[in-house]
Amino acid sequence: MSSYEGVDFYQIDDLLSDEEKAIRGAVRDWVDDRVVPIIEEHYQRGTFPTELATEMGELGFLGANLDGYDCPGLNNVSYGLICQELERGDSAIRSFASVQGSLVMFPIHAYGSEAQKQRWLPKLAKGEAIGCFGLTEPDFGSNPSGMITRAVDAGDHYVLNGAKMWITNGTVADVAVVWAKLEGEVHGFLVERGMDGFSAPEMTGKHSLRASVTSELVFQDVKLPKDNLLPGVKGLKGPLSCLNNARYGIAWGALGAGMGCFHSATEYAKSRIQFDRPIASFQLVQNKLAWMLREITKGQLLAWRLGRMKDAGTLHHEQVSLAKMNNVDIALEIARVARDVHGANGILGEYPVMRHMANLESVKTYEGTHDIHNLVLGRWITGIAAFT
Ligand code: TGC
Ligand code: FAD
Repeated sequence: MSSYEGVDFYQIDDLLSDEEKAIRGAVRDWVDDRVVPIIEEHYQRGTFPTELATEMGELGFLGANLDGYDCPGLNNVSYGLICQELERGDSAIRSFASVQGSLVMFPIHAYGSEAQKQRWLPKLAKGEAIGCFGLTEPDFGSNPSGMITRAVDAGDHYVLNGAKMWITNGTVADVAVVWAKLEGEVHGFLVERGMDGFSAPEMTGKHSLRASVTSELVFQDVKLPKDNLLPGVKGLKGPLSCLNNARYGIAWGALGAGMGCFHSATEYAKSRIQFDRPIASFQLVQNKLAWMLREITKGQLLAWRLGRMKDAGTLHHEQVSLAKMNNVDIALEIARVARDVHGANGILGEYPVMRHMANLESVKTYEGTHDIHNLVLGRWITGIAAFT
């Protein structure tokens, strides 16, 4: 297969700065060297390549769009391009970076005390500490406002009880940003590995995101120092603001998975001979490839514009919903069509398409399901919430 050179049908590179292109190139090379050769084996075994965590930290992929505390301080378009390239490797690698940067470092950076920032951000930025984000519960997924997990004020400390489910990085995390109700209001707490009453068993048996660690978090009378409350926010807007950042990264990341599938399908179609001709010469196959290019190009323009609005500070969260929903949707469909173009070979681990397809099923569900984002847009259009 010829080497991967990205997709740029509409000269979107002209809209990027030299620095942004250089960052994208560095991540692309790292993914080719360090992710592509090993990821299928990890996927089959159901393991995350932990050794990549510190490498990602050293290269500035973690908390890339945050400033200070040893964070890289890049703009949001650069952060998006990092997500795009990581997810071409595998959604698990982008997930790791999203959770660490947008769902753990961001809330500590935005809502933490100075002591919390000093203690955690430099280590998280380097990948020397790993974080996870606990919002979803067994009975409260799309509707986190109903969460049962509770903290009670016990004088000089809080006592935390409850459970979270489907938590990326949970079992390997040194610190969990856990959202729980305290006197009826949602607050963020930093729960540390090894605290009495806290366990994080890994969830097994997944058919998707197999190279990512997914866990339960269980809290049984966990005694939390008062200093472990995030002081800067209360209410559901705390976790939702973190999701806004992570969803932004997913809008770019999903494109990367789609581009990888498009590349694989194109190369395969040019080399696979049926009826004495490359299958790329058949109109129906060309139609599939043209459709993929069309959707990727539209998705790139959405992501680029979203990034520039985020950098300008004019973005509103409904715009993020549209891009997350659209780009995951098209990436998943591209993966399915790419699998079809590969015929039976498409189900083999030799090609990335089935792995991307299975991963993207999770990406469609997490960070707000496809339909929850439709309803967010519906509320923006009509002023009427259809959630309940
Ligand atoms: P609602 O009344 O809409 O909002 C409550 C407050 O939050 C504000 N807000 C947001 N702020 C920032 N960003 C957003 N996206 C926001 N959405 C809402 C809102 O303005 C309000 O503020 P205020 O000041 O008035 O209090 O809340 P609601 O209860 O009606 O919820 C609406 C709904 C359904 C959209 C929301 O609950 C939702 O988004 N549900 C989906 C849940 C979800 O996305 N869970 C994700 C869990 S984490 C995860 O999946 C990580 S995967 C990681 C990986 O591996 O990559
Ligand atoms: P449900 O909310 O039960 O939804 C089921 C179906 O019903 C969906 O199709 C949904 O769109 C639909 N539905 C629900 N409500 C409505 C409505 N009002 N109107 C119309 N349709 C509706 N969570 C975390 O907190 N942290 C993590 O790190 C994390 N990582 C994850 C990793 C993986 C691999 C996966 C799969 C999930 C992860 N999640 C995480 C959880 C994820 O955010 C939830 O799965 C997601 O929010 C959906 O919740 P649910 O699975 O309970 O589905």
